[in-house]
Amino acid sequence: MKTKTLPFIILTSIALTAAAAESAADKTTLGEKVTAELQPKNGSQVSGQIDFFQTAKGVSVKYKIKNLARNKKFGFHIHEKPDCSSVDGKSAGPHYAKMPGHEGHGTSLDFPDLYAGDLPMVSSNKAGTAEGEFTISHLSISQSASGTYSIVDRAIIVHGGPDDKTQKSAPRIACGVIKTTVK
Ligand SMILES: [Cu+2]
Repeated sequence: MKTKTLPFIILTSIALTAAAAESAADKTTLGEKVTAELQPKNGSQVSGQIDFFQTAKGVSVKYKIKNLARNKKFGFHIHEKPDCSSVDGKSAGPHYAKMPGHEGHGTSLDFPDLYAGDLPMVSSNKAGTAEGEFTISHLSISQSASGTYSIVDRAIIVHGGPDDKTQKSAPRIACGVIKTTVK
């Protein structure tokens, strides 16, 4: 699987402009997919699933997160270790992979520099669900394309509040190990 990925990505990168219009269904067949099942942390009831698809433009992150506080923003990051075993989620370690040349552009006082795992915040609706999709160009599923960061065997964390550079990161309210799915 891994040995096939490099030429595949080079070929598909030629079709960059077409990638913008592709549907979620196309992404599944285009490349690899990995998934994270969220576990509640710090006494929350949060559940949900995050799917990551390799596309020609990077990794598409499709999320559905339930039982959040209503109408609120939440920090959403990839952390270093594939370990969600602790009740506070700190077993997942710090943010994944500091990006050289982006100092001072991180998400909080805890993480003043930009990390590869810094993702856009997610927003809950009035039912307490956050749902959406975005693509991150510097991430990859396999460690194949140069200059990208592989997300496999990491963890995804939902924090209990928004990214805020004037505050420390909010407690971790959900954690999911990013694993390869059988295809
Ligand atoms: Cu985080």
